[in-house]
Order: sequence, then C-alpha cells, then structure tokens
Amino acid sequence: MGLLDGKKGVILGIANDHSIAWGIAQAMHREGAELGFTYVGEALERRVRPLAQSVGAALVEPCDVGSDEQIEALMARIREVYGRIDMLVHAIAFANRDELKGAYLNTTRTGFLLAMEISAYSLTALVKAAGDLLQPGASVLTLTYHGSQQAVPNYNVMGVAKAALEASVRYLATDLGPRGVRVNAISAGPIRTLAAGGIAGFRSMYRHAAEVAPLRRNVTIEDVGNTAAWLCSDQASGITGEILYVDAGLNIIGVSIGED
Ligand code: NAD
Ligand code: 0WE
Repeated sequence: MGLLDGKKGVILGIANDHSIAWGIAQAMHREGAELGFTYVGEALERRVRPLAQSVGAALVEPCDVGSDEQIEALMARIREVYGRIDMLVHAIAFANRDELKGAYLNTTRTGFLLAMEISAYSLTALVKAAGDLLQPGASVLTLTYHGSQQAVPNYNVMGVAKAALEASVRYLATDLGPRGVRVNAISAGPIRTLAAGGIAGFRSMYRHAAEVAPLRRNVTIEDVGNTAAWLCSDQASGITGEILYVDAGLNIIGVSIGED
C-alpha cells in the first residue's frame, strides 16, 4: 500500500543521481507512482535514461522549458502515453553563472530575463500547457530556496526569480483550486547538486547550515523526496499555495551564537 498507488506523474529537472528531482522520483516510485521524466540535451539524456529505466519510467522526453514548442510536444506525448496525470514536478532553475557571484546590482537585462524565464515563468508555461491533463486531485510541485525571502550572498538574480516563482505558486493555486488541482513549493536547504557545484562560497555556506540548523545537519534529496511524495499524495489534500520548508529548521533561526 503506497501513498501514491495508481497515480501518474511527470518530473522535470533530473540531471543525475544527485538531483533533488531524482530524490523525489525515488520516493514517488517507492510509494507506487508511475513516472515519466524529461531531460535537456543529449549529454543529460545519457544520464537520465538509465535512471528512468531503474524505476520503470514509461515516458522519457526532451523538454527545454525555454521553448513553447518543446513544452507543447511534451504535453502531447503525456496525453498519448498517460491520458492524464496526477503529479507535475518542476525542479528547474537557471541563471548565468557569472551573475551568481559579486554584487546583485551588476545583473544584466538579459541575465535577469533569462533567470526569470527559465526559473520562474516556466512553471506557469507548463501548467498552462498541461491544461486538462491535470484532473481533480492532481498536484503541481516546484522547488524553491530561502534566497527569495532574505538576501543570501551570491544568490542574487536567482533570489529575485525564486520570489517570482513563489508568488506564481500562490496565483496558480488560486487559478487551479476550483478545478481541484493543488500547487505547492518545497523550499529546500542547501544540497550539493550539480546546480550548487562551483558556486562561489557554497561549501562554507553548506557547512554553516549544518552547524546552525536546529537539526544540526544538512537535508538530503531523500528528505526532500519523502516530503514531496507526501505533499503530492491525498494525505495532503488540504494544502495548496504553500511554501513548505525542508531545511532542518534553518530558516527559523534569527541569531545563532557559536557553541564553544
Ligand atoms: P540539478 O542541477 O540537479 O537540477 C537542475 C535542473 O534544471 C537540471 O536537471 C537541468 O537540466 C534543469 N534545467 C536547467 N535549465 C533548463 C531548461 N532550460 N529546461 C529544462 N530544464 C532545465 O540541481 P538541483 O539542486 O536538484 O535543482 C533542482 C531545483 O531545486 C532547482 O529549482 C533549484 O533552484 C532548487 N533548489 C536547490 C537547492 C540546492 O541547494 N541544491 C536548494 C533549494 C532549491
Ligand atoms: O537554486 C539554486 C541554484 C540554481 C542555479 C545554479 C547554477 C549553477 C550553474 C541556477 N543557475 C546556475 N547556472 C549555472 O551556470 N540553489 C538553491 C543552489 C544554490 O545556489 C547558490 C546558493 C545555493 C543554495 C548560489 C549562491 C548562494 C547560495
């Protein structure tokens, strides 16, 4: 008896087995869900296909969320293979690497628009294109980070994009609620994924998080995956438009004094 028995879901944002989206896929698969995955580019296709096979994913399609054509093609395939879906997971973010360091005020117009398009607007584009593929009882989930709420050194334009993403969650929840579709976000603490790799100061921030978080540890993709599976299950049927922190409690700390 799994939490997600009989449910079908599509997960966007698996790059490799360190991806948060992969943690979500594993937990959803364990709970009985039937899954489909997307990837961007041939390099990632080679990573994603074996992972898809290991959980019996029936659908593996390309989808660059910067392209309306690819989003439309994905939805057409979902319609063919599944008819309808119960879960749509968006675990995608992108900004120019050189704008994830130094002063936020150096953000360029094109860099700002790129981060907003790929990291925030894409959720709205996907939900719009999904249309009636999302039936009553279905759940949409995205991933965010606390840099949307408070200034985090170097997160910069991504923080602004995540603020827009979180607001989108509330407006989409308002639009889809009458149809019985829920929309939520998980705000994860720092995790060492491909997207965190090579970010200026990430290592020391990651270590600091484990020192000051109430649980005195970092969160894992398993922590996030388990919460995601539950949030998309009927057990969470009264929750929509919510930003749920999975961060070992880090965000509730105002001042931390080192233990010596
Ligand atoms: P990841 O690198 O494993 O995943 C990011 C994914 O975004 C990749 O699969 C990449 O292919 C995809 N992507 C980028 N541009 C795309 C595009 N144009 N079209 C489609 N897909 C595109 O890293 P992750 O840390 O697992 O990131 C997943 C989500 O979790 C992101 O939204 C990120 O902001 C969020 N998040 C990460 C952390 C962290 O510390 N790692 C913390 C909180 C939230
Ligand atoms: O959302 C993110 C990272 C998103 C991200 C990562 C990259 C790296 C590679 C977006 N675009 C790119 N572009 C690239 O070229 N996180 C929540 C992880 C993260 O990134 C940080 C963090 C944390 C946490 C950047 C600065 C400070 C903290």
